[in-house]
Amino acid sequence: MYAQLVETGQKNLRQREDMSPEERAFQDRVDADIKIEAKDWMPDAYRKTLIRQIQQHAHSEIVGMLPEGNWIGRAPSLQRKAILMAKVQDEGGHGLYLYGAAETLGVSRDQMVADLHAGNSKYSSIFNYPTLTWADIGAIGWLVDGAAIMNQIPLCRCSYGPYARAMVRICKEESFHQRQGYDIMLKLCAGTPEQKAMAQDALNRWWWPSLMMFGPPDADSVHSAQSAQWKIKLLSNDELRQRFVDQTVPQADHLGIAMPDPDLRWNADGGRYDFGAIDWTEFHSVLKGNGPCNRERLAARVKAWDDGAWVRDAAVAHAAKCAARAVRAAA
Ligand code: FAQ
Repeated sequence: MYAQLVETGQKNLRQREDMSPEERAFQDRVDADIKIEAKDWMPDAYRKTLIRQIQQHAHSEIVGMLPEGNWIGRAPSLQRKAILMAKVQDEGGHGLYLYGAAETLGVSRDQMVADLHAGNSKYSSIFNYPTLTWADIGAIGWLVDGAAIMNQIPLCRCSYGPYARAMVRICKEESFHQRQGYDIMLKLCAGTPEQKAMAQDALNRWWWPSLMMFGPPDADSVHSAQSAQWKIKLLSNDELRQRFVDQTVPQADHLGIAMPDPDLRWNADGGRYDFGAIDWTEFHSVLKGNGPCNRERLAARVKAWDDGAWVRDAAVAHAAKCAARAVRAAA
């Protein structure tokens, strides 16, 4: 039954007997894996949850262009530059599909952008860390895109049709991104001792923030139980984090670099890696705006928006001119 999909410790979900007939019919559709579409009736809280999550996701893609965009001019070869440009453009495209999916729920893109710029809507904590060396671009592709895919594959099956369909294409592209990042790491790890040290340093700095991307532990996750009931979340934050660790540790072994976690151990009985404690104080501090790059990231987005005002104005003026011309032609 729906409420048992994710065990989050939060038990105060609405039971069938407390639901209105519309809510019951809605939950039955969700339970039967029938997609909810934009014009279907949905509880207000379902709409609000999706708007919150999808817009945060869209902002993450757009803000996520900044740390890597920073390296386009410094990529070590023409081929690496072309690949990185394509990847950063893909992230921009993901943001646009996601803003489009959120718009189907009745929120405007201008409103979402205003919420981001005013600090009223979050974006992923991971993009508040700096990219110090070329190896960071490898680590982002390998770890950040790897974590993003782990979280997003289940979203391709989520209950809201427009979000689920957007995620299918996004996941295909993220998988290319992950491979290009791992390829950078492979080359660095097979290179000079200095290059390998750079790869190790990038892993040291990106590993823990990547684990934080999955969100707070299930017991502290305020939205998980309700999102699981609505099949927005099909796997919990901790389940996804564990899968990511299990997938990524052998990849680090193959690279010949060490995870920065002295407590990391293979647990043969559990068939998984046990890992050390995550510093949730750091996570909450980043969420409050005090990460290494929060202010810089937001300032860059606000500046890009302000600098692009003339393009938006020109597009509106052009559309008005075309419309006036069409009216004149029809008269
Ligand atoms: N960062 O109750 P929960 C990418 C917030 S895309 C910031 O567990 P929920 C592609 C959460 O919003 C990466 N805030 O929340 C790329 C909530 O705050 P609120 C983004 C976080 O929603 C790669 C509060 O904590 N992916 O990387 C984070 O059920 C490379 C309580 O948490 C998505 O957005 C965090 N890490 O679960 C681009 C995927 N974690 O809203 C460029 C879709 C939690 O009440 C380069 N989103 N919070 O103020 C999701 O799956 C979910 O929203 C979770 C959080 C799992 C992120």
